[in-house]
Amino acid sequence: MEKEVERIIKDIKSLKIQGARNVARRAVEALALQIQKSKAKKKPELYSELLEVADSLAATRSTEPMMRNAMLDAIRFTLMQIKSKPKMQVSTLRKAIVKEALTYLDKMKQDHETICDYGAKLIPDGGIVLTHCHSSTVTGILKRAYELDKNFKVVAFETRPRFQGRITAAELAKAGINTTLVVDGAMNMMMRSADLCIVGADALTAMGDLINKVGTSTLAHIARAHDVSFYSAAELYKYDPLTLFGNRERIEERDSKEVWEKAPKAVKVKNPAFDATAARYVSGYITELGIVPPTSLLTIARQKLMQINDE
Ligand code: RUB
Repeated sequence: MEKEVERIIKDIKSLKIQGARNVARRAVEALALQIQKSKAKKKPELYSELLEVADSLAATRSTEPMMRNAMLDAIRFTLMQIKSKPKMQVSTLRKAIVKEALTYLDKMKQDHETICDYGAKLIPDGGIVLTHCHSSTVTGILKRAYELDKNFKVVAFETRPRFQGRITAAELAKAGINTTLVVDGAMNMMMRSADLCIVGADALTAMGDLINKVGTSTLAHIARAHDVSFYSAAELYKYDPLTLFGNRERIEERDSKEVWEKAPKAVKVKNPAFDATAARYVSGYITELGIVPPTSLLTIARQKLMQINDE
């Protein structure tokens, strides 16, 4: 495997590259790089190489369907090319795979822009917005709202144990947005003056449930108790199609040392990276095809998947 690809794999595992979109984007870039540099002389050899790199990337984090969907699409695309164009040279196939990866990255960018436009409209002028962890989709929406001259404050929760809330706070403050960082335990207290909650998503299920950074469901439950709207901003590519057939989203369990490095042996430490928020706590999903209630998520996600398969 290419050294750069190995480095990306390491960086995704260590959270140097974090957030579903960034993970998916860098995984697609890594796959394209491996194929571009491939020395495979025959198509089956190139295909095996692609499978190996897609497998290694998909295994880096277990709760990332967006990355998995992208890897599966690359595999599907390659198989279709091999089957439908038997005379195609291996060098042409290599170029076609790289081109397809670039097209995917372009589409990701377009979807992100659309979500930022839709989401920015929801940000209340003069209001207080609560967010958790670091979602590039959420920060994109908030920055877009700020560009539209909306005047609002953001409260970002710290997000133990890896403190992704600090990334959010630093990024928003740098953009000029009035931002306060607060410990996770103060969610209920901060909700008293909140107007809206908005978080990202790692996975969306067929039932309309949301999988996102651990603590998200706590925020959603508290929002409900205070009658505050709770939105998740997500590209539809985060939908996990297998959840339609009863598969449950696997929740990544990370090293307990991230929580307490030298914990006494008698203390058990758990470190789940994500949690599930039931659909009934989500006011709506801000997607590239519109802002929809969780009950419509399945229909709209399938519409998106059909669009992709038709292209
Ligand atoms: C990040 C996280 C983010 C989603 C969405 O967790 O939970 O809310 O990934 O991010 P981690 P984006 O830091 O463990 O990767 O909107 O950028 O896809």
